[in-house]
Amino acid sequence: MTELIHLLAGIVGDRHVLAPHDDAAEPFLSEARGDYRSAPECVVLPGTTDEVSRILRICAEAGMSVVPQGGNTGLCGGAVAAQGEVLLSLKRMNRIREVDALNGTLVAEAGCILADIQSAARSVQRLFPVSLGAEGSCMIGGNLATNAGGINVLRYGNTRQQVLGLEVVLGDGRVWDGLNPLYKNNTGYDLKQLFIGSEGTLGIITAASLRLYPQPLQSQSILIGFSNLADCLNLLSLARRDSGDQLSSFELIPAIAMDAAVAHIPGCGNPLQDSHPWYILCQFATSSSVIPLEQMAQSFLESAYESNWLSDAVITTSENQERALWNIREGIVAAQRNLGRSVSHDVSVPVSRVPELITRVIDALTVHAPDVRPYPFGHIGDGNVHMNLLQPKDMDENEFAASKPALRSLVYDIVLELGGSFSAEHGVGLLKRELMDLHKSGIELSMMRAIRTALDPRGLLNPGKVV
Ligand code: FAD
Ligand code: LAC
Ligand code: ZN
Repeated sequence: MTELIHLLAGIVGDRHVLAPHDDAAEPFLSEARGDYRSAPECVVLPGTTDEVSRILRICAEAGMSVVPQGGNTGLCGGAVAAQGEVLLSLKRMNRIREVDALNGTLVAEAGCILADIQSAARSVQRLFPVSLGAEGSCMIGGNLATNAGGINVLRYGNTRQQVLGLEVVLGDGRVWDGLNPLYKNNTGYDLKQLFIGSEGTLGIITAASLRLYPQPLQSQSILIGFSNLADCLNLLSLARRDSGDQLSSFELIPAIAMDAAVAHIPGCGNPLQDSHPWYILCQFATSSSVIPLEQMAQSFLESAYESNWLSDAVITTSENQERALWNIREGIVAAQRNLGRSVSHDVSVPVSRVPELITRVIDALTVHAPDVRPYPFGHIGDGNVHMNLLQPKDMDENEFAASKPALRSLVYDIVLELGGSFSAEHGVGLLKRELMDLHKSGIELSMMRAIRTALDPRGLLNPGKVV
């Protein structure tokens, strides 16, 4: 082992190989939810694609597994390295290689923080639309490897839809330069799509050509309080119609999450006078300066009010107000931790079945686990609900941990009955590995394993994850 670490240090320099007991290694070893901990032989931080290539060649020769890591904000344990594995952080590969406003493209290295890519696009009056709560620390390589979703999928699609080309290092160290930023290129299999969402099991993404959009010049965010969950579908259809297709986000917040954000997140306040069982936070945005967006938002609210689909609502009139509303949405994730342990389910169903999903889970909990508190929120415009279930107030942690398998089955059985998915946007990692075997068909699993074997015959890239 010392021999391998010596060779790695020869590639990246002594300071960029960390032993697991180094203080500097700590941020790479713990993970967002605290459910897993890495125990790798070392953490290695290459600075260039060539260094990644040489590291992988040396690890392949030594039969050593490699786990790639970006911002380490993933929620499924995908970037966790076990004993005997090398944890490879892309953190130092954080250059934006090119921004081209005319072609609408940006080339970024895998270790670029998502928020930095958004800013670089903004600096040339363009938009990079992937946006999520962890954007200040997650990295584009991680976003690509998980095909991240977030709040703008409704309008722009997942991370997958934002990719024109990739640069990837394969498990044996070979480099594929597929960065070509063409909008049209039908020349055989679209290889980049294999790596997007593969969670580090097929290759290490070192750079990407990304697609940029015109920057929105106007936006209106609206917070709606309402009582009847089924009306969220009426509100969605109406918002789509009345925004003239300018609807970019449509997020559900339950009362328990709004109250938690207001109580625990500094600066969060509910701008509506009363408390409501449910809230929708949505955004209309356009890159046109002549579309009367404010009028559209007003007329949407008037129609919704006349139809009795909402109890109260507020439209933002300034950027600061808009930011304050979205702070609530981001705040509900951090606020949840103040309510005790939880079991989370990142699930999706057809959009039309979202109210049925939530209602059925709540009804089933009332019968089987009446003290468990549902905390369902998220991107319901995409059919994606974060169906988090909170530990009962007077139950101890161990008892709650023992009840998790039954709670998971309760949720997943309903999701699958409704034609949904057990993983909408966070991926599989370690957390949902067993669900793949349970719920994916034999033919899907065999195709996935064949692809994995073809690209990484010795199974050295992120072993034990996904399939
Ligand atoms: P990591 O956690 O470091 O890695 C994730 C996976 O990708 C691992 O399997 C890892 O091995 C692999 N990987 C990382 N980099 C590379 C690379 N260069 N090449 C190959 N494989 C690689 N996710 C959403 O989809 N939508 C949300 O709205 C959302 N909100 C979040 C809010 C908060 C507060 C937090 C903590 C997380 C949220 N997430 C969300 C989850 C997470 O931020 C995303 O999954 C993100 O895309 C992970 O990026 P990362 O750089 O942190 O990846
Ligand atoms: C969110 C994360 C949990 O939507 O995906 O906030
Ligand atoms: Zn989400």
